[in-house]
Formats: sequence, C-alpha cells, structure tokens
Amino acid sequence: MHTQLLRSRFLEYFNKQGHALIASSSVIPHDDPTLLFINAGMNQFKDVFLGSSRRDYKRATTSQKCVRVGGKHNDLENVGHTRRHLTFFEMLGNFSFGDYFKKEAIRYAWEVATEVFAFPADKIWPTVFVKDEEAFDLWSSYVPASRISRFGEKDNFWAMGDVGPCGPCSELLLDRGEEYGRATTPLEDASGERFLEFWNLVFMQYNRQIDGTLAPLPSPSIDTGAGIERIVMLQMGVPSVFETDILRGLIATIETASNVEYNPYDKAKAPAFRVIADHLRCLAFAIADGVQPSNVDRGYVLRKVLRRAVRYGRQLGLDRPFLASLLPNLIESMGAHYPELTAAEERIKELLTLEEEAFLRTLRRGGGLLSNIISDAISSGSEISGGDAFRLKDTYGMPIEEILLIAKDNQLAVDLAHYEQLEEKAKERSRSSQRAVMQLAEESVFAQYVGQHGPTQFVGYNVLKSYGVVRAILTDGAFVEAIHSGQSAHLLLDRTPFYAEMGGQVGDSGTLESEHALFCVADCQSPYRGAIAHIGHLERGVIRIGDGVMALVDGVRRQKISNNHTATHLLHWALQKLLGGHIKQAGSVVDPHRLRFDFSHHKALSQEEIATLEDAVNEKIRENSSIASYELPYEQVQGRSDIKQFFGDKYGALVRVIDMEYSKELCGGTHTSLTGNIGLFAIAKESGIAAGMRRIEAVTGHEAELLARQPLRRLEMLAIQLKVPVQKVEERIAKMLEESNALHATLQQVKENQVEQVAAALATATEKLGDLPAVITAVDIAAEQLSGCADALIARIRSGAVLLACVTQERCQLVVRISDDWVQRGISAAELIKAIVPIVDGNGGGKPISAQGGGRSPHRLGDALEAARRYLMEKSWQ
Ligand code: ALA
Repeated sequence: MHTQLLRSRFLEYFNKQGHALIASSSVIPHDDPTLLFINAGMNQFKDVFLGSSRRDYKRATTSQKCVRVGGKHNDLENVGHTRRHLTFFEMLGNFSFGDYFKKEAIRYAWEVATEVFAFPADKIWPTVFVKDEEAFDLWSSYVPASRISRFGEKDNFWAMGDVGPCGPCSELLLDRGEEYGRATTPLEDASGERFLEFWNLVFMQYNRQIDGTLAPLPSPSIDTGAGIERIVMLQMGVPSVFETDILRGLIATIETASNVEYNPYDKAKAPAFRVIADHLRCLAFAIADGVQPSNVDRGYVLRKVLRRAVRYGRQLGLDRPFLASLLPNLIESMGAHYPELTAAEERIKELLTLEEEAFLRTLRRGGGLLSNIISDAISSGSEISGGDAFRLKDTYGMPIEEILLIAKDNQLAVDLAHYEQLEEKAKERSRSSQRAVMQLAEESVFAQYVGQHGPTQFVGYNVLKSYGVVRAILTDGAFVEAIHSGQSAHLLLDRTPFYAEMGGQVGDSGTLESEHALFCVADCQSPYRGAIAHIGHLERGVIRIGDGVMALVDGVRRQKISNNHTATHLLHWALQKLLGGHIKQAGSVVDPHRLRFDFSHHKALSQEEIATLEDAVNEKIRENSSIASYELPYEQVQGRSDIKQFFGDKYGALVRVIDMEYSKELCGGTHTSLTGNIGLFAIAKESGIAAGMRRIEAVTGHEAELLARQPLRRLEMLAIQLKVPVQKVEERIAKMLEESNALHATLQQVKENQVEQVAAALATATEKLGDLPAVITAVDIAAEQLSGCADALIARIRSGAVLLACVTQERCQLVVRISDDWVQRGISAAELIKAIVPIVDGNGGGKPISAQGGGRSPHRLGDALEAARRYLMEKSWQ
C-alpha cells in the first residue's frame, strides 16, 4: 500500500472513531523554546495535555511532519548509513485529551495494526512499562502473555524533552523473522532489527518539572506515534525505509540527475542517494514552513543538512546545484497532502540553489585554504592545529576523515584532541542555546503559575486602563509574597490591558498604581502562554499578593505601536500587490519608533518600486477607513486564501482576524482604529539580510515627517558650507562646476604645453644608432603623459625611433614610437618592446609604429634601455 493510501486509511479509521482530523502543524515550534523542531505528533497539543489550553475536541488524529535532527532524538551523521534513520518523517498518531485511556488506545492500535496495516496478528509483540500491570492485562486479551515483554524506563517511558508531558508507554513490535536475527524474544533482540517497533502508545500522565520531579497532569491522556515510512517498509517487505515509494521515487530522480545507478548494496555509493533523498525532504519542508539556512539556531541546522547533501552529491559527480531539480518529484508525491509545499515551490528552489551555489564556492575556497594550511605546517614543521581542522570542517564542510587523509599524504599530524573539543562545543551550541535554557527555567515557573491560577485575561484591545488584582510576584526567579520600594519584579494580575510582546509587536510600558504604591512597568512579556508578566520596579510603597491596582498603559506609546502595526499590514498588502503573491512575511518587529518587515524575494527593490510601495500605503492611509477585528473558529479560516496566515504559527481554536477589506490577516496584535491615524508612511531602508531574503525598515507619523525632512536639512547644511541662502544653492553649484571645468581645461593646456616642452628638449638630444636617429631615455613625467610626449617627439624628429620610460610606484612604464619610413625598413615597435620588457620583469605589446609595456623591476630600467640601443643598432644595419 502506498504512503498516500496508508495515510488516508489511518486518518479515516480514527475519524470514524470520533477523532477530529487536524492538519499537521508547521515543523517550527511556535512559542516553545524547549524545542528546535517539531519532533512528534503530540507537540502541537502540548498545552492541551498540560491543561493550559483547550480545544473544541477531546480526540484528534494527525499525520505530523517531524524533523529529528540536532536534538536529542537524532544523530545526523547516521542518516544514510542505517536502514531507518531519517531527519524528516511523517508520524501518524491518535490523541485523547482526558477522554479515553489505555483500554481504548490498545484496542484501536490492535485493530489498526491487524486490519488497516494488515500485519499478521501472530507476529505482533507488544511491550509494556515494567510496572504497568494494567497495560499487561489489557494486552493479554489480544496476544498470549508470552508475547508481551516488560521493559524499563529507558525503553518504555516517553518524554517529549527534559521538561514537559510524559508517561509510561507501550510499543507494538513486528517479528520480521530469522532473516533479521536469531533472537527469539524482543528482550534478546538488542539491535531491535528482528522485532521492529512500529507504533508507540504513550499513556500521558505527568508533567516533568525542571527539577526532574513528575507532577500529575490534570487528566490522563493518550499520545501515539507511528512512523509512516517504517509501516510502509514493513508492508512492502523491503529492507529499508529508502526502498519505500516516496523515498525510492526521489532516489530515482537522483539516478537521472547523476546518471549513476542506485544499488542498495553498494556501500560506497548507496549512502549518497539515501542522504540526498532524506535531506531534500527535510530542507523542503523546513523552508516551506519558513526556516532559512543561516548561522544561528534552526537555520544553522538546516545549513548543515544542506551542506551534507551537497557533499554527498559530489560523490555521485553532482558538482553543480541539483537539489531544486529533485523538488518536482517530491511535490508530486507529497504536495497534495501538504499544500504548503506546493505553494512554496519556487521559493524552496530559489533558496536551495542560492545556498548550494554559495557552499560550492566555499568548498572551492576551502580547497585553497587547505593547501595553504598544509604548506604553512610543512614549512614550520608543525602539525595542523585543531582550530584549522575545525574551520575546514565547520566552515567549509570538509569531512574530518578527508582532512586526516590529506594530512597523512603530506606526513602531517592533526591536533585531533583540540579539534574534538571544538566540535563538541559547536554541537552544544546547536543543541541548546543559552537563551533556550534560561527561558526553559522561566517557562516552567510560569507554567506552574498558569496551572494554578489560569490564564491572565487580556483586556487591552479596547481599553488602556483597568483595575486588576495582583496574583503573583516574582523576584529572582522565585515567587514572593510582597515587594518593597526599589525592588525589581515580574508582576502577574488576574486581568490587564498591557500587551505582552508577541508576533513581533513589543510589550507595553506604563504603571500599576494603588493608593500606596507605584510600580513602573518597563516591559511586558509572556514567558508562557496565558501568563502576562509586567516587568519593572517598585518606585514607592509596598505591593502584596491580593492588592488591587489600577493598570495604566502608556497611551501615546501604544498608539504609535498600533499605528506601526497596522502600517505593517498595509506594507505587506502593498508588497504582494506590487511583487506578487509569493511575498511571504519572514519576520517583523513593531515598536513605537519604526517597523521592520522581512520577506522572501530574490532581488533588491528599485527606487521606483520603493516609491510605489510608499504611495500605495499612503493612499490607504488617506482613505482613512476603519479597521475591523473579530474572532473566528480556526477551522473556518484554515485554507482561506484571502486571509493571510502563517504556517509557522500555531493558532488556538479561536483566531483573531484584522480586516481592512482589501487586506485580511490573522493577528493577535493591537491596531489603530482608522488608517488615517498613521498619518504618513515612509521607507527608511531596504536591504538584503540573507540569500533570497529582504528587509524593509519604515517609519510612520512624526518619525516619517522627520525622515521626509532629512534632505531639506542636508540642503541647509550645504547652503551653510557654500555660504549662500538655500534658494541660491543650485546657482552656486552651477557656477562652481563652470569654474572647475574652466580650471580643468587650463590645467590640461598647461600639461600639454609641458609635454611639448619636454618633447622639444628631448628632440635636441637625438642620438644615432647606425643610421637610425633615436631618442632613448627615462623622463620625469607622469605615466599618463608618456604617450602624448612620445607622439610629440616622433612628430618633431619625423624619422627615427623614440623610447620613453618613466618610473612610478615600484613599476616602470615604457612607450615606443617608430616613424613610418623606419617601419618600412623593418623596425617594429612591438618587437622592440617584447625584446626588452623581460629585463624589467614585465610584458608589453602593440603595433609596428607604436607599442607600450610595463615592468615590476624599475631598477633594471637602465639595462633595458641599453638593450634597446643594441637591438636598434643591429636592426638599423640589416
Ligand atoms: N510521542 C510519542 C513518540 O514520539 C508517540 O514516540
């Protein structure tokens, strides 16, 4: 059964059992710093398991795009060399949020395994967590007890990460027979190849805290996951996931592109095919969801994946960008179920090719760098340092094995110990940035708060002032009862008009006031969904938990932010109108002073395009139309092409739409009520920030006026420098240009006269070489006058040869002129120059009547002139 069919049968089965069909989330986790990429179907439901958010359904089923690379779940270097490691795969799953539990989960899994997957019932071997008697008993009604194995925490306790939802699990294994090993039970099968796991049922019961303790979840839930590639592999009876339909199809296109045949048993070449097929899927899906190869975080991981694919491509002779040519095949097999892939086709192709080109250039430079490193090491008699080896590997993607081999060929050692230290550090960097770790600690504190008190109610779309009760006070990462004047803290209220930074819009500032206290809010953040932290310090008084405060947002600042946010939507609309629908927002920042908008586009905008954008936005501002906002169920909005939404975002059951009729966008930010409030819009800067990625920085209102006034200010400064009133600047400059042209002409005349004078003086110094009158000399004039001087001289002496030379900055220049009559007698300027320039380490050429040359050794100019004399002497006799 092909992947497509299997996927739909699985989803249909669970849909019939009352599970909502939910689309895969983006592979980029939204608002979850604990994760680099989505690595399991349950990620998009993390909040629901924790009880901090709710959905309209209690059962769901998905086919989730997963990326396992760079995190704890995968080792990139394995992919391609094993039968089943992948960086990208689809995970089928069914979920219960406090609805059914172990009994039904096991029944469904059994039915699907034996009926939908059609695996022979007597080949299915369940495993359970060692202490889970309940699961053991439940399985006993389907298989004999002898086929149920108990495993410990390492195998049968699943956790999403170091913190978060987790619980004991039960796996379904399929016995693939003796061909895959002699083990007779899963407990004996250390490699797991014979008794292959194909489905994991997690009985979600706990939330692991930062200190490692397990807090019970609000209600026991179910999370299951089955890798679709593995199921298809088992069904088709093929030895590896790379022999299944989608991946094998991609391998076929690689065969065509490289003209090399794929032989799964060829240890030298087969890994390359597998690496490329797998990595292409990972890259294409991640790019479609908005990640760009870069030097940080996810972008860094993606860059590593792409470089690995390119390096393996070279093993198949693919030494030019090739990944884009494989994409149509992938879209054909997966685009129908994942429309975001089809929609992003052009952008994916463009980014892949740009990145491949850049890396191929880097590789070529890397080759050069390696030879330098080697020659330096040989001449200094030292080894290749760990730092150099790491640079070659990390920046130029050269595998360490290759570096070791080349070093060995040159009888050089490599400081491997230091290299490995650097490698370990880099791994650490990509695994978890410091920021993520800190946020993680904070996150769990706030998660605990939301768990206890429920979310803070945000009332600030309509009001900027509201009464609230202090629910929690946090100083130095711990909850306290009260704070006193001078102390800094994070304050949480039951309700607030303060907007916490999100979706690019900065947090509000303002004050929290009571009769006895004044707390200045410098920033407002939401470290965890539902928690709104007012960050600031207590200016005076005391604040205690339970105190009532008046929350006052700085209204002027908020208005500017809202204006800029609406202007961002207008800019997005204008960009799509001008450049086309492929323009996608890749990031934005909205603060009171400016807005910044990043988008995918392959070339810089022209001045004209920038003006068109400004005009379009300003026109909408002058229309002064109102901006509507309302909430809709996400199901109704999903798939509506007239509402801009981002695959990179995870939306709740209800979403907010910002509607200006011509532009509709899902957005949680604050907006101005009438477009006219924005006043004026001006683009301050347009620049490139990465391959295929542009950035516009713009200002509105008073800031836009200041920007518009800048050229005038410059003009005023200019007028001061020119010592004329502003109105006279043009006139003054025209006059200066006229004067400067006249001066230039005079100077030219002076130079020509000078050349004439030098020529006249030289004409009197004619020597005779045999019959040939000649002037051969070095002169003290500028190089650009040399030709003019030689022309004037030959005109004066009429018949003969002229060789003039001058010396400038470590070089010498030579020009030769031969009169027509001597050319006819067989003397050639070009030949003369060619005969003498080697003496000054240079080259030259020209025609019989005129030639020129230059050299790097001016101290041998005298010798060259002597050689010219001898040459001409000989020639004049012939
Ligand atoms: N979340 C579980 C897993 O990834 C099902 O294995």
